[in-house]
Amino acid sequence: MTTVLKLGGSVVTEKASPETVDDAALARAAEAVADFDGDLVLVHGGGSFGHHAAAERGVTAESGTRSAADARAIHDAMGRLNAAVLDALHEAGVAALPVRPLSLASRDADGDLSLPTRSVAAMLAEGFVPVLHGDGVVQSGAGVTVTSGDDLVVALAEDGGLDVDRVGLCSTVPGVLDGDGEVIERIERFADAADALGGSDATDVTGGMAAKVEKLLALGAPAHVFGPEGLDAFVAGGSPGTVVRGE
Ligand code: IP8
Repeated sequence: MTTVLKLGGSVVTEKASPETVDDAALARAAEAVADFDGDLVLVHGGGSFGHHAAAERGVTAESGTRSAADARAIHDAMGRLNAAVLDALHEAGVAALPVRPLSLASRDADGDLSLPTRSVAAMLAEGFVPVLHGDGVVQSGAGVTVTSGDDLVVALAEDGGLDVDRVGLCSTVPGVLDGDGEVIERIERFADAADALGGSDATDVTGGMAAKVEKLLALGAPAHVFGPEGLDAFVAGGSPGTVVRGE
């Protein structure tokens, strides 16, 4: 059994200032992760690294680039963040290793993501913690488009070989919020949350909460959406924030 945990880019970076790590928040997250017992795959988002680099070059999930220099700039920005995340994890005693999607994944013309996971499985079997991240990924007919860490989480969770039974998405909000700003405890159908999600917080190039919930409902494993204050509980096997579980 494997747990997949995504640390949102806004949790580990200061999203408003380009290429700025939130060192204190990242260190706290790394310490929480160090307490996890079992097979764990980590994914982190782009925050002020990938989103900034992609926006500067007009690259999104829908609109790709054929410039290798631009694709590389986005990938390199994510590499700098990935290195900072790995440093913090190592500091906390986590045996983390990078797995970089540009070199591994691809999308077909319809956008369907293919993510070979044998290296991830092999790392887990040897006691390592693979750390993937949102990245630029080659897409058939479109050059390089942005792939969100959320899509990687979904691909990992759907991969039969990894046997994923729990998914966690740690962002800066304490869960999926209803119209009054209260955390919705459980979502089993998109309709449960549709009103609240209608005005999606699409503040980044890969979409907001509505897109996230839709993808999570399709998974075979329960997904927990929570804020940084819920990380310890999730790592300990609890259910902080919102549980998204399709019927
Ligand atoms: O923050 C986006 O990943 P996300 C990655 O998980 C890039 O959506 C390169 C913008």
